[in-house]
Amino acid sequence: MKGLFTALMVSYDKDGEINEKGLREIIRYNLDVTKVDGLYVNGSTGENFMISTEEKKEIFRIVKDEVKDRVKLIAQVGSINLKESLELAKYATDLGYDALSAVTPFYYKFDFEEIKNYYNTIINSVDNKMIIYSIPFLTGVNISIDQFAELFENEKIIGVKFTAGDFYLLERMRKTFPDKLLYAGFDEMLLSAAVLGVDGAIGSTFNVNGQRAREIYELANKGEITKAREIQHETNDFITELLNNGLYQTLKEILKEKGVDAGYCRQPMKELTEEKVEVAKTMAAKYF
Ligand code: HMN
Repeated sequence: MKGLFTALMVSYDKDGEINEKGLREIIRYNLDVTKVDGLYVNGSTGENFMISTEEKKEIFRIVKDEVKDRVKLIAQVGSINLKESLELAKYATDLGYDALSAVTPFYYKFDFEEIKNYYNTIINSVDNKMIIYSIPFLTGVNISIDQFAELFENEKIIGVKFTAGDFYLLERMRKTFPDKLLYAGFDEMLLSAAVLGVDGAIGSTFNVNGQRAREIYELANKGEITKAREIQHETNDFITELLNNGLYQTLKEILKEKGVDAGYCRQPMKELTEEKVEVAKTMAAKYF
């Protein structure tokens, strides 16, 4: 389960329906062109928190059908509707997903006991493994090192997707949990996380920029920091433009420039203006 995982984009048509043909093209692009080690399905990048349970299942099914066993698959099943999480955990496990992941429950101020119960309930309901999805800047949920230790008492909880810039905590986690899987979640900080010894990374930008991410990660692991830093600089020039122009919409527009039917984002996310589409096209030509 180590390595680089793309947080998979999903192609939606103008009416917000899943475009299966487009989704399959995005998957193939990730397998054949960006060449990642695995896919993280129904995360933030898949616009997961704006779609129905049935749509989540359909995406899990299409991805597994297209990938078969070519790369590892992680199914993000987290939801503040725990019954939905349980249903999705079973569905993805039955399909053969290699691991599950669940975002920390958000919106309500759940206390740690509730969060711990959520993870144990989900993962104890199936024969699978759990990767905690920690993304405090979107959920408002911060988990301390002692709390991670408590969660990891359950051996089925095998790792964390760490989408945060707290490198002190990441370093403490690496030292304290040498056998747990730590994945970097911010692509713009991949080099710093790799230097600290993460086991891999999960990123939205890998949908198009997976090859640069691979170079950064491998150079860092070989100790070739100067070269890795140059590629991180180039990557971050790209990511800065991406964030300024509209993250997911621009990634989709770049994929379209590469001949992939990446479609539109699901409302309430808005469409790019014509001007921003032009910016995306220029970025595609400049970086890919
Ligand atoms: C997911 O759940 O789809 C991803 O794992 C999320 C991933 O950590 C991305 N975070 C968000 O999109 C919020 C990053 O790849 C991020 O998009 C990138 O670093 C640019 O900031």
